[in-house]
Amino acid sequence: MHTLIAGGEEYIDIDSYACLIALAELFALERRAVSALVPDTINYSVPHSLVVSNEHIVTQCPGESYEAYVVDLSNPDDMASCVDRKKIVGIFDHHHGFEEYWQDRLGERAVIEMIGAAATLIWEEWGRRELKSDILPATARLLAFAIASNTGNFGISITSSRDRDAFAELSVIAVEREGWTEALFREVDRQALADIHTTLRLDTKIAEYPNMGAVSAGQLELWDGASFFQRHMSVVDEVLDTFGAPRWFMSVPCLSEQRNYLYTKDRELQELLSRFTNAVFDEHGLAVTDRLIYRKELYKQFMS
Ligand SMILES: [Mn+2]
Repeated sequence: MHTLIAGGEEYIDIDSYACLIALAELFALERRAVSALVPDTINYSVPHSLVVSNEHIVTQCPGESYEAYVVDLSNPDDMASCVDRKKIVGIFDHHHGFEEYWQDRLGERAVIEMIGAAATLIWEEWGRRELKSDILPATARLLAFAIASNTGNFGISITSSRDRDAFAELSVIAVEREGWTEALFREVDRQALADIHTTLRLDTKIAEYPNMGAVSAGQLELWDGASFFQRHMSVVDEVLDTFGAPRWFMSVPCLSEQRNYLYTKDRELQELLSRFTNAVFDEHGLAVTDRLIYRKELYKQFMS
């Protein structure tokens, strides 16, 4: 039976990309016929220098007869559309919402755990199959950087010791020294800023908040976020103003400083954001937090 590894329909970030490549390689070592479904467009979070090409990568589902594993995703609505949901036999994910659904269907082959990166779960699977020493250095590097990236360089609260352990082991196999990820994070910054309009549009979300109505929330994670608003404020104004909600804010998690740069001219949003983060807004509508905080976390606060 052919095995297909799949992720999302449109959104393949560094975590899903690393999972797709690494799980396909693991199954190929076990002499399974395997394909990894990688759409043509991958997210800017994948550094060009880590992109691999091999015979397992496909852009279409392989005919009728296959079994599928889904990575970094468990919401059936978001999965690649060509994947027959009935053919799914395994899931590796770290998002809330569909744990029971998959547990009922797949039992222990539903590996859904709330840790920093799905890439960590894939690396642990390499361990269960006792093949860790056979991974290609390029794949080890990919998994390791996916873990560093998905955990905000180990700064966000969901980061677990399992993520740290996996990263340490993979860095050794990839023959990397301490601090090796910085150059890759800088490469991602360049990719994100190369077409900043598109990057902002793709990473802006609208949510309804109690007593506030619709709010557009832009987020752009950067290694070097300190000078972002000095350089790009007019683009932010332009994209967020036309995004569709009457109020908006923009957040730039800055990985090198482990804190966020926030921007909004809306007084009520400033007040709310200040209450949740202790950040103080200046006369330009800018503020800096004292820790790294992602939009997901802000959502939760806004809703409560
Ligand atoms: Mn992920």
